[in-house]
Amino acid sequence: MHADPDAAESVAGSADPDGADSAAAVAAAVAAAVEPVLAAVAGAADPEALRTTAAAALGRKGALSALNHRLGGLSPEDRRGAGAVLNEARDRLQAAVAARRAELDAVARAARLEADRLDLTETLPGPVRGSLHLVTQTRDALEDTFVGMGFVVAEGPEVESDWHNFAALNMPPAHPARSNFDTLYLDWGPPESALLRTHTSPVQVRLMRDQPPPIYAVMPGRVYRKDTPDARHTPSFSQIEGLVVDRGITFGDLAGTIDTFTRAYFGPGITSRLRPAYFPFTEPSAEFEITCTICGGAGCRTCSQTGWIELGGCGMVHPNVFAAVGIDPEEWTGFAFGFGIDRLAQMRHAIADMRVLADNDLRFTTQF
Ligand code: 2NL
Repeated sequence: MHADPDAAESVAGSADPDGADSAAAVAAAVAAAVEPVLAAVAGAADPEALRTTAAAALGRKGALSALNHRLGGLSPEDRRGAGAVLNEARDRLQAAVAARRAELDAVARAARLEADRLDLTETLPGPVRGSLHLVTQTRDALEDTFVGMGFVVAEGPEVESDWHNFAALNMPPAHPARSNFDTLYLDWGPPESALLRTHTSPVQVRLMRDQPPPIYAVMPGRVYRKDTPDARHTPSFSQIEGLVVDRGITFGDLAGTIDTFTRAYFGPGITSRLRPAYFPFTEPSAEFEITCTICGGAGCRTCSQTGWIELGGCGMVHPNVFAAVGIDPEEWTGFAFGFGIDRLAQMRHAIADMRVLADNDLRFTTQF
């Protein structure tokens, strides 16, 4: 048996010049072959280089295979000795390859982990998120408060008839109170028969016409008036009104409901008071005031040193209103109240000019 001629001839070497190979010669060739391979294994820069180096030393056509072939030319005794040397060399190389492979795997794994690392402290700007308009947020909070007090929420059309907006509310045609409302009329049907509702009261009229008492409801929504915009007026604004109709409802129930709402919505320390007023649709009528939210009642410029600010109006439902919607005022009594949602938001956030609520300038709207 001879060394494979094309397998690493220089490492495998050849027989002695006299033709007789020896265990010593094979051992020397093994030692000479192993050291550079060990160095190459230790220096392999990546798994592919290691695989190539390992194959060149340990593979079927590798240096050790070539030396193995020389065992055939030795005496049985020399063959045992040289065989042991070869096996030991193979073991050392295999161990070195395994150790280097483990090192390279660890390096690759560390690099992979570093590349995949999630930095959980990182904050990204992300998409800009919209939010509800301040008036909508205020309306939602008011609805929540009233729903918590046992009211239901009702809505109705913004285009109304004269009857729902005025006549049924104790304001027959040519009633002087109508001129308070600066009504926007629509060119639809007989003159001044269709209009943009000037308050949400027509929703209450519809409710009373459509269902029998008891009624505990609030009506939020947009209303319209032919006002020239200024710091305190916009031609469209939002209002919320409340209506209670039941047996034995008194003015005391009205005052208690207003005060319960005031404390629930504004928090402890803010209370309410009523002072006489006139509305065509209630009798008696009152304006309700709450503790000034700016100074807490001590007196300041906003409340003209009174400690109170006016929020809205209220009163006992007028018998003529009950008659218009077909409710027997001998059996049922009730109260109603109303206030502006924009005005409330303005007070709460100290907004100097109401017109910013309609401008939709993002510098304003994104503050809420
Ligand atoms: C205010 C005053 C008020 C009402 C609204 C009402 C509705 C019906 C019957 C009786 Cl159907 N009253 N609503 C009553 C008193 C005052 O609002 O200053 N609003 C901004």
